[in-house]
Amino acid sequence: MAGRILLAILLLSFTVAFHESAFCRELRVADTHPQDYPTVQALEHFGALLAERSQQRLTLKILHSRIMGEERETVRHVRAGALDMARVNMAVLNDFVPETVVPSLPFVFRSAEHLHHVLDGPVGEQIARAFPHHGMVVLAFYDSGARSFYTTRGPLAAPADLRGLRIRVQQSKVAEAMVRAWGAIPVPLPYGQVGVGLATGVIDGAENNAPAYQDAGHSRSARYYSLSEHTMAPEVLAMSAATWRSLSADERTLVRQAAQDSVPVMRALWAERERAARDAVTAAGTVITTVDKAAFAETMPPLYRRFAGKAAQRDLLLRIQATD
Ligand code: GTR
Repeated sequence: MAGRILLAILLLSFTVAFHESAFCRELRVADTHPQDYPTVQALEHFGALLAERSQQRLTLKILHSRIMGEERETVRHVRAGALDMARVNMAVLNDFVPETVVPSLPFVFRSAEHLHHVLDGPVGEQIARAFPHHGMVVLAFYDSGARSFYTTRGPLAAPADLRGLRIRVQQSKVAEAMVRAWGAIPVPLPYGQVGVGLATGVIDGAENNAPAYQDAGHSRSARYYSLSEHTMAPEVLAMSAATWRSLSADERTLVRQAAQDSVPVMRALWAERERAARDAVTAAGTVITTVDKAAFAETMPPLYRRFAGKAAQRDLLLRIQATD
């Protein structure tokens, strides 16, 4: 009798496990930021919606805090189909998806509102349409605010103050050329190495939005945050084209809709976090100053000719600029 009950229990648990593996799927997404950062919070919202709407058939495992390595590696894993999704900054995609170059150029977006109009409209669709040719599918664009320079040396008022400084940039040709155009020496480094770079003097400065500057502890060594607000490349939630192809039509709709529904949540979290980060760094001793933005913008035409010179790039730039 006991033997039969045991057998029945074993059979039952085998059946449950079989059902789970046959019908439930855990999608893995990588993010460089820690769990309380707005991008990861937005992913958590996305995951909760996905699980609820699919009756737990599709769930999300969030590999935050760089568990899967630096952003470039996560993009490679996604393209190879080894990882389902990655949330990365658009600039990191420049070498993989040429259509991400123009939106990563300095002074392309006039405001957060302008950026939202572009990303929510036909131009955002046009950029997203380029991804499948490079092994990825865009699920959502998230906010990343505007990036400004910060240094260990002193405040910057104009590009002349950057001359000769070793400035960390994201691993992107555009980012390198941009700081070179302003007279600095670009040092492309993965995000995870910037804090040590600043603390040891390997680099004199970097550039990022206020939340990243604060969260990654860069504000501890680089006390001068100068509001150049030069680029506004958004964050991108990209899915592996291989994973996308393996989903049914219904699952694709669920995934895309849940990701899209996390966008307004992210926007609200982001606006709040930008304010909080600025207040926190100021209270901790950061000196925030304004810069002569026109002087930074004036030196950009050669950069635009190089990265937005081809007909398709020029067209994309004009479409962005023509958006309200
Ligand atoms: C942050 C962005 C990260 C990463 C980082 C960097 O603003 O959210 O994804 O790209 O910048 O500078 O490397």
